[in-house]
Amino acid sequence: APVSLLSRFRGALVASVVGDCVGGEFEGAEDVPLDRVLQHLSGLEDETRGDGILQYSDDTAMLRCVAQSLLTRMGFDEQDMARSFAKEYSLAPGRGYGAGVVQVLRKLASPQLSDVFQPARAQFGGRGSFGNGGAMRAAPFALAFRNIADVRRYARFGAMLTHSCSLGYNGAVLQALAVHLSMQGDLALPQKFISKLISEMEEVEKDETARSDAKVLNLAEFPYCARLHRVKELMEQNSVSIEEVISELGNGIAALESVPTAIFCVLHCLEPREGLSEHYGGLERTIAYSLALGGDTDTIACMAGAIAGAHYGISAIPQSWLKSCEGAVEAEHLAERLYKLYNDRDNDQ
Ligand code: R7I
Ligand code: MG
Ligand code: MG
Repeated sequence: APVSLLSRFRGALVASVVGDCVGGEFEGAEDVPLDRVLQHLSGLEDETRGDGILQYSDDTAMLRCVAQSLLTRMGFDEQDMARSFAKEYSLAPGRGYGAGVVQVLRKLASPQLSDVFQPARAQFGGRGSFGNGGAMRAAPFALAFRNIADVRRYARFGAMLTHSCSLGYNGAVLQALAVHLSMQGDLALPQKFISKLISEMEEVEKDETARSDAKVLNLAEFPYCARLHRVKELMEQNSVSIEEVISELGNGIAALESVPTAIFCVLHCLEPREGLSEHYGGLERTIAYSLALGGDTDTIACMAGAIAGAHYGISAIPQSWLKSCEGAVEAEHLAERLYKLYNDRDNDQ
């Protein structure tokens, strides 16, 4: 049956939260045997286990702020979003935030601050962070704006509140674009999906700042495009090992080493894969595979979850998984409200 747009909205945000919650178990682990991943996930089906729910981390905390702010302001308002991040951090500082970003979040709490983009610009010697903290929370931008140019523009500004390095905010743009295309049903043609992302990112990375950041950081020109080309190559291979994925795409905390990886996880798991449970559907495979890469598992699963959830819809997420994850039900409500905003926008035009 075709997946409705509402189901895609709900799927995107709920699977993102689920990815974060189930991925927390393996964050920072170097070697995660698939057996351990499958064991962890099958543990969620056991309703008698009574070890409570899996808590979400900074990924979901900030994604909720983005969604909430887009809803209350009916669009992007940098002051409101910045305040929302700062408030969330002050209320729950122990969610596992990145080591650098907490300084930005503290500064954003100051009522005297006039330029909310300034604290992010002061990070890492003035270049700004290239961490994946902007990308991990980018999915709601694809749900709040219809137009791809708006998705691109606001995902960028939203990330720049904490990540002013182009590698940081362009990772957020790529993540939001992937969710946007997935929502349109573009994953039905995987080759076309990746080609579209490459041509979008060619435009994005033409930018002067992106070019000079790549140079300063000793990266290839058009670094995201280069990674996406590797994704394409891996897709064309008959078999791909976990080691190859890690060495070609990365599994780290930098946006460049995790956003293309998350996209690969989704594409790779469109089909059944050896070692992944046969009774799994595509969304379950995507989450399981993301965890098996190790490294920044909560964030890679959160981003892959958002893209996959937008493709498969809410019904692809096992009830037991949803029930095990803190914040999944709230994410579903946020998605429903964003869906309404999205449709109201249509009526305005
Ligand atoms: O990007 P950010 O919000 O962190 C997100 C990650 C996710 O995995 C979450 O699940 C959570 O665990 O953290 O936070 P930042 O502090 O901006 O960036 C994360 C880390 O990337 C930093 O603490 C640095 O170790 C590294 N990093 C950099 N290192 C050197 N130079 C980011 N930018 C730079 C840089 O410019
Ligand atoms: Mg986290
Ligand atoms: Mg993480």
